[in-house]
Amino acid sequence: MNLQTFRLHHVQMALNDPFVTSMGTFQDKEFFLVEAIDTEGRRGFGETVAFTLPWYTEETFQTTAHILADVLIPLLQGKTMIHPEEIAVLFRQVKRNHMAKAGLEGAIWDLYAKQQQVPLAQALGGDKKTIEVGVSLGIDPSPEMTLEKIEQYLQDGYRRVKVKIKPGHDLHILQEIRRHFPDIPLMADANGAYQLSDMDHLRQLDACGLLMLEQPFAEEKLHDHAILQAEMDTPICLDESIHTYEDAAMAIALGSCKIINIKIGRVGGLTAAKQMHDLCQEHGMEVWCGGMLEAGVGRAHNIAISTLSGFAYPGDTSASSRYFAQDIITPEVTVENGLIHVPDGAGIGFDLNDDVVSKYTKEVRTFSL
Ligand code: OSB
Ligand code: MG
Repeated sequence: MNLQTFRLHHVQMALNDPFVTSMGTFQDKEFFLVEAIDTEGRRGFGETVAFTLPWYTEETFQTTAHILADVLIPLLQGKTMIHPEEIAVLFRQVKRNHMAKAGLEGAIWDLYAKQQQVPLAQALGGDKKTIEVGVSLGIDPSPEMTLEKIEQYLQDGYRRVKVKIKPGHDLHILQEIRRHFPDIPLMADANGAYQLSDMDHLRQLDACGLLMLEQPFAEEKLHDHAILQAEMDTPICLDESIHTYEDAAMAIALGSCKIINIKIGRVGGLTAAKQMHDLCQEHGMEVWCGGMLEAGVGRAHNIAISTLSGFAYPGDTSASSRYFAQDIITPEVTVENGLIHVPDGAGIGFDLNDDVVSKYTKEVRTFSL
């Protein structure tokens, strides 16, 4: 692949609104825009998704800085790569650190697709021309506010609504939403805020007709999720519990869930995401693509992976404007009638908006192979 130079752009952008979950509140998005440059000067882009604090998984922006600069980029020294799938194999000697790996591997995948002059979606084996999208809403100060937002997003065409729940903020808000919007595809995400002792309470959610209930228990609780799934009609979807192919295989074997939310960063990159998708398809486990409040480059990668045939539910990858005043790509991601059109240009199919990138960049580090 003639990899020559890597650049890590430390970018920080304010979110339009704070995003409140059972784990905490997200105000800003801090990430690395990872740039991979080949000997011809072609540029591929990836984005790290670890948050500033370790609320969602153990990785943080700072751990990705260390692992990228001191471990992963040096591993590429002196290596001849033909295909980005070799990256995941090379990175196997480094334990976990999936978000650091995914950011770097994503830049190399984009570069590869540009070298081959094909869209990233096609390089991954996807063939959808559009992907269906939903919206994920944080916890609002009042139910009225959530209802107003839902009304607005439905008018904008979004095809599914996800709301965050936590103990003390669950049944009531879901019943209120159902009273106003009896038929919309609706789901709830607890980010692991409940325990097995809450099972009788959670079973009451069956009356809300949810598309799925995402991550009710802590990430380690695959067995407890299996007990809950056996007692609930609502399909359980796992997010934080599934880091690896083996985790997905275990969830399938135990019956811990019926659906898996695949996030490229959480599972260690596009190659791993594709392998997990294929495993799930073989076993009748449904999948869809979640989000990490990504800026445009991460959003573009989510769009590309969502074109694989098994991504069967609307994802969390909404329009750029849902999160940011200005996005780092051009054109920005837009949603029409609940659909995102998959770009047909080479690689991610979006250009970088260099003015916006430099406006929000705090530091750039360059590494030559
Ligand atoms: O659990 O899916 C999650 C945001 C931050 C951390 C975890 C999650 C989320 C979301 C929003 O639900 C997804 C998005 O809109 O990008
Ligand atoms: Mg989730």
